[in-house]
Parts: sequence; C-alpha cells; structure tokens
Amino acid sequence: MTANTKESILEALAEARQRTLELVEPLDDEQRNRVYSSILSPLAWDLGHIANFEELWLVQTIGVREPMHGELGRFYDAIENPRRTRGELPILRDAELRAYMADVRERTLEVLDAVEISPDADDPLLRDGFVYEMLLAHELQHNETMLQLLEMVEGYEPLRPDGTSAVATAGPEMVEVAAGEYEIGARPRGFAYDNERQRHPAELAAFEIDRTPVTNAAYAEFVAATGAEPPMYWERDGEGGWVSAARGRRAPLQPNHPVVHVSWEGSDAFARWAGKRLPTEQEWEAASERLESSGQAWEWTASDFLPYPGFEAFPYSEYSEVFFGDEHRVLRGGSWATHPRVVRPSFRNWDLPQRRQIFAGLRCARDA
Ligand code: AVJ
Ligand code: FE
Repeated sequence: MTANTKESILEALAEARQRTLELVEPLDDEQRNRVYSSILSPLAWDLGHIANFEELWLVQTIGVREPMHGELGRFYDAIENPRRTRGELPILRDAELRAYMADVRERTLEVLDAVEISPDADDPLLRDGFVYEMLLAHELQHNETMLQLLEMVEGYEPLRPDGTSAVATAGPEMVEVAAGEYEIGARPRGFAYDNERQRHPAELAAFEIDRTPVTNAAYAEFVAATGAEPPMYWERDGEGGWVSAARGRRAPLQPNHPVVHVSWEGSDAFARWAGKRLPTEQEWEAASERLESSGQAWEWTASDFLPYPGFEAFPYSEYSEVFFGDEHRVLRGGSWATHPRVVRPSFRNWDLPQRRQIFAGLRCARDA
C-alpha cells in the first residue's frame, strides 16, 4: 500500500467528484428531484448529502469552520431522515445545490492545503489520511446508491457504459477450503471501516464454495422450478423467458452473467434448492483469494451484521454500530457499480433480507 500524499488525495477527490457529476449529467433537474422509490433517496438528496458529509468532516471538523448554511446539515443526516421522507425535506436543489457542492469543495481544498498528512499524525482522523479516505469511500458508495436509483429512471443513458461481464466457466465448479483457523478482518495498517476491525481468528470447519456466482440462467431455472419471486426488473419476454426492464428498457438478460437484484430470502431459497447453502461471511473471506470470479455482483452471505470482537465505533457510530443486530444480512465482494477503491476482502456491506434494489446475487457453499 502506498502512503497518501496531498497530491494523491487531490487527484482522488477530483476523480470521485467527476464520477458523481457524470452520473447525473444526462438528467434534468426534475429527474434529480423526483422521488422514484420509498426505499431510495431522490438524487438531489444524495448529491447534497455527499457535499454536506464533506463539509462536516473536512471543513467543519478538520478545518474548524462554522457550517456554511446554518441548520441545513440536519436534513442530510441519514439516520434522522429515513429514505422514504427525503423527498419532502427542504434540501438544496438545482443551481443552489450545484453552488453548494462547489463551495464546499473550494473550502475543502483550502483546508487540505493547511493540514499535514502523515503516517504518524497525532489526530487519528488525519493519520495516514484516514478522514480523506473515508470521504472518498463515502462519495463512491453513494455513487452506487445513485446507480440503484438510476435503474428506475426511464430511458437513462449513462455517459459511460456499465461494466458487466460473463462469469468464468472453465475449471472446477467448487473450491475446497480446509478446516482451520483463518484471520478475519482488516489488517491494522491501511484504510478500513470500524466494522472490519479488530482482525481476529475464526475457527472454520472444512467447506466447499462455488468458484463463480449464480448466473441469470441458473436463477431462471430455479424460478421456473419453484415459482419463486423473480429478481427485481425481470419481465416475461412472451416466450417463456425473461428480459430486464431496468431503466424502462426491455433488454435481453445474458444467461452467463451473474444474477443481480435478488433478495437474501431468494438467495437463501436458491441455495437450498440447489442442495447447498449460503456461505458465512467468514467462509467467504477465508476463500476470497481463491474465487476467480467476484466483483461483478455483491454476494449475500448467511451472516447477520454483527460487531467483531473488540469493536470500537470510529469515527462515528452511525456508520456501522446503529445497524448491528439480527435485522441486516452481510454482503461481500462488490458489483460492477462499486468503485475499486471500495472493494477489498474484508469489506462488509449490509441490507435487509427482503431488499432487491442493490446489485446483489449469491454464491453457494456446502459442508465438505
Ligand atoms: C454500507 C451501503 C449500507 O448506504 O447505508 C453511506 C453506506 N453509509 N453513507 C448505506 C453509507 C453512510 C451504507 N452501506
Ligand atoms: Fe452517506
């Protein structure tokens, strides 16, 4: 891992912002403000929230400056304002929103100019550039949430084509992982979220795990055999098959691509139908180096989102801690919509078991 410098941070901040703005570039203000779904924010909220998170951490906290718009931050607080309420909030819109994003960024760069980024800074927020890494990850994670919403925007044409590809088909179907003690979680050095720490040993029994994620073709077979709920956006093609109707456009489903937009409930049912089960998140991580095919779709695991031993919330408990419990399931890997900066073997994503808006499928495992 190379150390963060001001130059590398500047470059990454600019790249992330360009990606954010490109996503909404093809839309008009009405589309940016529209509420498409009660489980996703209007895009204008994501944009203002991205900028407000930047103001909060890089300008107010690191730069010790007063908020630029008084109480505005309240409306961008993700915990205080559940997604279904975000369309009615007095948030910034249109030209005011664009100006706010640019003003925050200007101040961020002034503050960055004055700080010292070093591996042994006293302030844990600045040590190794942690707060800048957090900011970048936050914006890029919201890019993925925005792409989930963009699936619902009729006729949306991205500036850059989406990246998806077929799963590898050569080689053995399953990989065997020996029983033993495996180290789980992020290493002490390098950026990771609080929920990836502490790194700790986990005792695993021998298991086998699919080398590749479940494909559209396999999932269609399961739906046909069991009458299970199809993935979100699947529509009948009129000939007994399926098409994807995401973005309001009926497009063929590639049979050998990983299935996405399935729930945990559907994933768990698929695995049982196949005579297998979902892997635990520890099994997934222990096997991760040997899975050829990952990073195209998030993968549901059998695990509840729980703290690791020795967990300490840092730098704020609303990122992970408030979500711990048996309500959310862990997803591992990453999807075509996930920026590489966010993907790592220890990264833990989570959602409710019935949710299908995320780019998630599954991979099966079984006891050896
Ligand atoms: C890790 C994807 C579940 O979107 O709720 C964004 C990421 N946290 N802003 C979410 C997040 C704060 C989070 N997930
Ligand atoms: Fe956020």
